Amino acid sequence: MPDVVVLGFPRSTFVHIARLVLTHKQVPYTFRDLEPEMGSATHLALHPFNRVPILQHGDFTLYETSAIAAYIDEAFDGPALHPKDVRARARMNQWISAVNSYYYPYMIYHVSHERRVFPEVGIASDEKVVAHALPKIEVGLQVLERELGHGKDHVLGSDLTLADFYVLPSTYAFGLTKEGQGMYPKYPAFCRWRERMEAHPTVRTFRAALPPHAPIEHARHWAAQILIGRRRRSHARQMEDRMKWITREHVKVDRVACPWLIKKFVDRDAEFVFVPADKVVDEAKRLNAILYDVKNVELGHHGKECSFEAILKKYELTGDPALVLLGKIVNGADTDNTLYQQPEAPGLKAVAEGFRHLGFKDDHAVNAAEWIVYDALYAYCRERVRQGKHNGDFVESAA
Ligand SMILES: N[C@@H](CCC(=O)N[C@@H](CS)C(=O)NCC(=O)O)C(=O)O
Repeated sequence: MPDVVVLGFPRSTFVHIARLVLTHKQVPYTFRDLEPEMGSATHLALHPFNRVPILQHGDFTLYETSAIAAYIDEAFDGPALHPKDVRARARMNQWISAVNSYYYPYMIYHVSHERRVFPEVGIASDEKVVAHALPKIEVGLQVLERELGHGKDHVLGSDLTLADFYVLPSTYAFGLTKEGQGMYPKYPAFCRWRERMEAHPTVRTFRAALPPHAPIEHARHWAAQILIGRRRRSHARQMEDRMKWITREHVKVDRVACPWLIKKFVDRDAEFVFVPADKVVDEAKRLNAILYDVKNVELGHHGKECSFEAILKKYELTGDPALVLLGKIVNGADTDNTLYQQPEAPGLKAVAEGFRHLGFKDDHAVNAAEWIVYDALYAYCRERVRQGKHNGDFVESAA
């Protein structure tokens, strides 16, 4: 059992850099898929900035790809990826920093996410984001083309270095977008470098070890954060970064389910405020807070749909069928259940009623205690969806 572990999600660009370096040095390692745990307490305990990759080597844990790559190169035998010459090493570090600052953000965070990652989870691309990134990417490709004008095999010259493994994953993923495919033929030296890299045994071994292409589920959270960020920026009166979410006090179903949904999928830093029904609109204005589950607001009931479902729509979460199923159960527990006749709903209603009789001191305490119920229900919904039962279990077995 190798004592080297890389933690991350399989399609992460930075995880790919770390894995390329390990593969090249022929270091046996285990990959641990953090996808279901991204942003959880266990993840944050390993990486307080909520990113991947993380490297574990025995009892040593390290984050930040440049530190990981340098550590692997120094701690293990095998071909050195740091040039000996001081200036070549400086140039390599320049490339590492350039990928972090000028290639990855535009190629991946802007274009690849908008073109591939978001659409794969049912979220439409934002053309403005793509259009803004493209001229920056052209500059990056021109710089690479000039650098490769030396006619040698690798970014710095004859030797393969960390610079090559840094540039490869971002340019690979951007090359899968139609914009990348349109641009690349204008840069022949770069295209030849890509061909050489893809033919390299390290890269072949690395690609062969990757799992089949699958959507990045937690990207829904990135998309929701982007929407919240826009709202924050557009609020001239916003004094602080933490957004407040306000509703009526004495919570039961929707006003526990909605905060759970917001905290987990929309706004990790959300602060919740519960006030008497007759004060909620005035307080929302005073606190510059987002109203939900209140009459006549966007994030409230519409027809027979409940507030949870309004939040799913507004924050583009309806691409997750498990959340849609959960929305139907919440709807049934919060209303007369005539919209979906969801058989799980009366059970949730009874549990929610029971929480009112446990003596919690306020609505915050009820929410904090009851969210585990929604974690469990969401797990139930994911499982039913996995089995192809998008309407839940009991509907089918009762039929
Ligand atoms: N500075 C970090 C950046 C790592 C990074 O941004 N990783 C991305 C994946 S490629 C990430 O973890 N994104 C956050 C998320 O997936 O929620 C490093 O060099 O390791």
